[in-house]
Amino acid sequence: MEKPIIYSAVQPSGNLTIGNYVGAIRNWVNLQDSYDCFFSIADMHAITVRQEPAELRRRTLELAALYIACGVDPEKCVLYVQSQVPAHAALCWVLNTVTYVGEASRMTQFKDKSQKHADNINMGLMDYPVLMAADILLYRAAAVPVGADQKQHVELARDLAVRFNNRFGETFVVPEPLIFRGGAKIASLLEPTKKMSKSEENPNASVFLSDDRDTVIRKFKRAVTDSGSEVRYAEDKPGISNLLNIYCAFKGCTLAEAEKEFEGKGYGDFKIAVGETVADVIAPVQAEQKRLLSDKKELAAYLVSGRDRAAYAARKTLSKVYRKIGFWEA
Ligand code: ATP
Ligand code: LTN
Repeated sequence: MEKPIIYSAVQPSGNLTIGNYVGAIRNWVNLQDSYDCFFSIADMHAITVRQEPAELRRRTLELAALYIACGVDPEKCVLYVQSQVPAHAALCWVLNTVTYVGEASRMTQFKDKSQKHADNINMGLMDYPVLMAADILLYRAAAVPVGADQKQHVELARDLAVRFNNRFGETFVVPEPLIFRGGAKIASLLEPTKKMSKSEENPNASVFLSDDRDTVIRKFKRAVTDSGSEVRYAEDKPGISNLLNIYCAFKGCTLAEAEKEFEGKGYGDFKIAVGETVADVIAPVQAEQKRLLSDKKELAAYLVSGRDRAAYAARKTLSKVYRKIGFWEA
């Protein structure tokens, strides 16, 4: 029997944070046996904000290596670079004609990024969720594992799929967002009401998967905490609650277990424990990524095979779409 399909991606737009790891990539690993998975490196999304070309190319490979180092198996999953499959741009164009300017301009991420990059509010920035819908719908994905911040985009993909199906007849599978609890939203270490982000300017606000052990521990030591001294999860303690979330996500324990472990201990001890736990988990990932990047041939071979498998699946959907909308094809 055919397995349901999963699609997800990350942009090669900066160094990955532990938020990307627990909110996205790590969850993919647990899905790869029960689903047919497509995971891409969303370089076309990344250029909606300015990228340095050489850096973009380097980061694309680093991200591919990181997926594999985190446990994504390139033989089980289709792992590829988005721009290598032209069907994404082609379907995006078609979907643009069923997307209203009003709904695109209401997307929270568009509004945030327009503020952050006020000197470069380009068409691509606004079209970003439509391209993302094209990614998902091309592969007939039933579920899309993402962090909570991307839920609105997956909902737009659903709306577009339903709208297209109503207008042109059954074509797309309507996807569901798949949001994991716990790691769904890791916050900034310095402003715990904001999400931890890879494009944040202050490097001390985010813990990167590339940070060495000392840096990880130092960043956690400097993390903003709240008044009081109890290690307890509470709405009025966003700093400690965020650290507890991170601790549980990396240790694999529940909030109650973590609170119990740190009963009677101060913030200082707790922060060191969080740093050490995170550093222990990311060290082997870093070592495997380094190994993969030292022999680019192996990595390139995975990406070429992924591209071919992705292009085949995408072409099938695109042809169907072209037929439905009345494009001529030989
Ligand atoms: P940018 O800052 O460049 O917008 P980002 O750090 O938000 O990047 P994305 O490439 O937009 O990262 O996201 C990749 C995946 O990681 C998405 O599934 C997203 O939901 C998830 N993710 C990103 N940040 C977090 C976070 N702080 N907590 C949980 N999940 C996250
Ligand atoms: N916008 C996503 C990355 C992304 C994506 C996708 C996620 C691009 N295409 C398709 C899921 C499905 C982000 O995480 N910022």
